Amino acid sequence: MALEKTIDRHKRLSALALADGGGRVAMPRYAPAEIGCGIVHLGLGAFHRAHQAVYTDSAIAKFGGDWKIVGVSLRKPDVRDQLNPQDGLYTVAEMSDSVTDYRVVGSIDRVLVAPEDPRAVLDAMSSADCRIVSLTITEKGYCHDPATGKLNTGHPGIRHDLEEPSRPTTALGFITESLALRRRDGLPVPTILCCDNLPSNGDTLRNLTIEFAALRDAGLARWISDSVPFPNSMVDRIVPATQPEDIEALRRVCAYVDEGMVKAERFSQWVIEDRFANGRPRWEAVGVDMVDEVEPFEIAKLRLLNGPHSALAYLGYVAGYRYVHEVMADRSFHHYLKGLMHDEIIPTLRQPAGIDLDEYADSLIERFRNSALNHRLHQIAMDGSQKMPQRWLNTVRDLLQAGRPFEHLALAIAAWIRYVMAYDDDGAAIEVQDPLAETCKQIEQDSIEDNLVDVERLVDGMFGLTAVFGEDLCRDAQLKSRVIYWLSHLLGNGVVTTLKLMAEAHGRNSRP
Ligand code: CS2
Repeated sequence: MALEKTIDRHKRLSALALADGGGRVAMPRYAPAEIGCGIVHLGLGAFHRAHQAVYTDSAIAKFGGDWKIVGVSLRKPDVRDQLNPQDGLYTVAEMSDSVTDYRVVGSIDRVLVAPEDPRAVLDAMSSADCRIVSLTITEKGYCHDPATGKLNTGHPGIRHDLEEPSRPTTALGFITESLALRRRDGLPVPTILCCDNLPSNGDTLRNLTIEFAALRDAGLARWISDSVPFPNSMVDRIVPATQPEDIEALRRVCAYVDEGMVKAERFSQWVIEDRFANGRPRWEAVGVDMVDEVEPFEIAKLRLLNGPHSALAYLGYVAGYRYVHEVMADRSFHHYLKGLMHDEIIPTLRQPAGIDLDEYADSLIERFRNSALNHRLHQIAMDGSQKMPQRWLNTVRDLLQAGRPFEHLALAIAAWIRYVMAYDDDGAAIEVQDPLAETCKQIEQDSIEDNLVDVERLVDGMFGLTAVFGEDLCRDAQLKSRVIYWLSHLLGNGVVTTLKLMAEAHGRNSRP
C-alpha cells in the first residue's frame, strides 16, 4: 500500500492522512498496516516510544518481519487516546541545541488499557504471535523492595493479583497469568525483556516473577525458572515528558497535529543480552549492541548518568531551578558534578568494553547541557525512594568498603531529604511525587520540636526506611553523620552556599 500524502494544517496524523510534513519529516519506509505484531509492551510511556519502538521501527523498515508492538497502559487511558486515533503513528522529535529532526514511527500497532480490559491484555500476551513481552513501567511498577530486590508482598496490587489471578492489575500479575495460560495451552515461551533502569533488570524481574508465581503455584514457578529467558538490558536516551508547546511547535513545522508525539535527545543506546527464546527483530543491524553480559554497561550508566541526574534534580530544584540545562549553566553545580563523577563514582566502576569512563562522563555533561530539550528537574526528582538505591547507595557501599571519600554522595542524600521536605530555598512549595511521600512527611513531622527541625532525628528517621537504605546503611554511623552535616548546611545556608563550601573543602581544585 502506498502511503497517501495529503496535508491539512490541522489534520491529525494517521495512516489515511499520513502528512508529508512539508518534507521535514521522515516517514516509515514500509506500510505499517501490512506488518503483524510480535511484541507486547507494558508501560507505553514516552520513553518506550522514543527508544525501543524506534529501534524496532528501523528493524522492520530494513528487514520486515511481524514485529509490531501491542502497547499496554497499566494505569491511564491517555496514551491510548493519543495513539489509537492515529493508527498507532506518532512523531519523534530528535533535538540537539541547534537542530531538530522529525521522524514518524510506525511500529506501534495499537494500545490497550489494562484496567479497562485486562482480558484483552492477557489474550495479547498469551497469543502465539507474541514472542517478546517488554517493559518500561518505571521503578515503582515492580512492587519490590528497592534495597533488596525482593517482592513487597504487602503491596496492594500484589495482594489483589494473588487473590484474583485472572484479573491482574500489576505487571507481575499480567506476566505470571499469561505464562500460566501459555503453559496450559502448550505454547512456546516468550522472552521477557525488562527495559527499566534497575540493576540487573532482567535478573531482578525474573526473581520477582518467580517469587510471585511461587505464591500461586510452585510448579508454575519452577516452569518459569526453567524455561523463560529474562535477558538483562541497558537502555539510554533522555526523553523529557512532552508538553503542549511541543505539540504546537510540531504542528507549526510539520503541518499536522500529533497528540502522541515525543521528544528526545539525538543520542540513543540499547545494550541487550542476546538470550531470546523465540526470535527477535534484527536490532543488531540498527544500532543495538547485542552482548553476552550487560552488567558493566548497566552499572556504569545507572551510577554515572542516573546518579548525577538525580543529584542535580534535588539540589537544582531546591535552589530554585526548574530545568536540567539551567542547572548545568551554574558553575557551582558544574564543579559539584565533576567531583561526584570523577572522584566518587568512576573509581567504583568496572570499565565496560570499548568505553573510556572519563570520556563517557564528559559526554554525559554535554548531553545534560542540551537546552533544546527543556528537561524538567521535577520529572527526574520523582520517585526518589525507588531510584536512590541503584543510583547512589550501591556506589556509597563500594566507597565505604574501600575507605574512599563519599562527600558528594552524602550531600546528594541530604538534598533528597531536603527536597522531600517539600519547599525550596525561596520557601516555594514542592509537589513531591513518591510512593513514600506520606511516610517521609510523617518522619519530618516527628522530627519537629518547638517549630524547629531536629536534623539528627530527621536523618535518623529517613535512614529507618530499610526498603531504601537496606539493613546495612540504615545503621551506618559514618554515612549518617555526613548526611546530617550536609543537611544542616542545606537548611542553614541554602544550596548555592553549600555547594561553595563543598568546592572549598572537597572540590577538585581544593587538592594539590
Ligand atoms: C532520568 C532518566 O527521569 C529520570 O530519573 O534520570 O529517565 C534518564 O533521563 C534516562 O535514564 C536516560 O537514559
